[in-house]
Amino acid sequence: MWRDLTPIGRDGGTNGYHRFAWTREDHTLREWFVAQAEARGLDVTVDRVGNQWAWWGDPDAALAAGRPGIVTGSHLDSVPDGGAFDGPLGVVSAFAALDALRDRGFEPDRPIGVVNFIDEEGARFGVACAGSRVLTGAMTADRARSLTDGDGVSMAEALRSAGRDPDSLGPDSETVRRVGTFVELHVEQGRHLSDLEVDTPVAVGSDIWPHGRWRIRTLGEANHAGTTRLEDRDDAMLGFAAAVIAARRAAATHGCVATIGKVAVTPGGVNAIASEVTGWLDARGSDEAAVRRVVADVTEVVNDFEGLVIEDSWTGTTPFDPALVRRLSTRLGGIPVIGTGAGHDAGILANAGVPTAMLFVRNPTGISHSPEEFATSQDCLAGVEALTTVLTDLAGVPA
Ligand code: HGY
Ligand code: MN
Ligand code: MN
Repeated sequence: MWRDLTPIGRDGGTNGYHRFAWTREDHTLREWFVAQAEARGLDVTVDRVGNQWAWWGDPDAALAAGRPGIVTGSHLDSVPDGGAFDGPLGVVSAFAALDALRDRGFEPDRPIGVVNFIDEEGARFGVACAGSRVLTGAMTADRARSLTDGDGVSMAEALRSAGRDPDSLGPDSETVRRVGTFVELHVEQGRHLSDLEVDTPVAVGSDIWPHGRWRIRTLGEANHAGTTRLEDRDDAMLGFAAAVIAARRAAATHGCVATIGKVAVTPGGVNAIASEVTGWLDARGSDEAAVRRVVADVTEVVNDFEGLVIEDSWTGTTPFDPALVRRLSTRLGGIPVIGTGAGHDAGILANAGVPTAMLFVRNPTGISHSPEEFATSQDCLAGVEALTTVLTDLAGVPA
């Protein structure tokens, strides 16, 4: 499975991945998902948002009988020039765990589902976890349809080009009700496991830090780089530069992290003074109020330059289901329970009231959102084994 995925959307130069929602690469990945599901005799359904669900067993009959399904899986899209593991490891491990259950003659007492959430990274349209947010009502369909990519293409147009009806986009409570429990396996994005003294390839996720995205817009007046005197300039880049420095300073002051990794400049000429700059601030931290203070500090600086800061998305502290977290950790022999600063669809489902937890697979360097992202085959197989154990426990006949 891993070998089949490897070439899809990979940049031959950097070996990074470019897998954005509703693009040709995404279409190929979605075809891969259906092929893997059908090869296992799973029933594939696509919800109103475009998320793909592959079921072993009938989720509606089981729900009616009071035994809602157990779902695992993740996403297949990437950040620009992203790594191979962020997302795909959770989907491949889900199918591999299903294979292991069947090899062992396991008969689930409730349906087991594998999900591929569309547009988790928000790399094209700017809002992370767009597929699970619209699914659960955390983002309205109207707002989603109107989001645009760097070429000005709206999500509605992208859906239409992908053969989907944008008007069908919307919350899908029937789909969410089928999910009795969700466990997402994901490559660790950080070094907690690799820094442990004890050799620990897998951990259980306990919570997701509060985090959000804000658009910073500063305006100026386009003019000639060579003939415009300094005193006559209204350069949008100055306000943006001040915002970047302010973000790093505020993060250090308030014990958070802040990143401005994406910027768009108009007109964007080397010899033209910027008339408009849009930058995206990603701010996160263990304390919600502290993150809010980072954004407030940056907003004050941007406002001094008559700029604007617009909130694109916000996810507060997201604890996973404590009883489920304990159950997974115990069942897996008391492995560590760790929080994360990375957002996940699991966080969106948890906030929608679905009992949810995560499994993290060790990443030796901790590097993620980069072609350097890595996990050893041995640790990935340990992740599959852990997921298989968890599914046996959660989908097995109650003791
Ligand atoms: O941004 C995140 O934390 C996640 O990788 N989407
Ligand atoms: Mn990611
Ligand atoms: Mn991810």
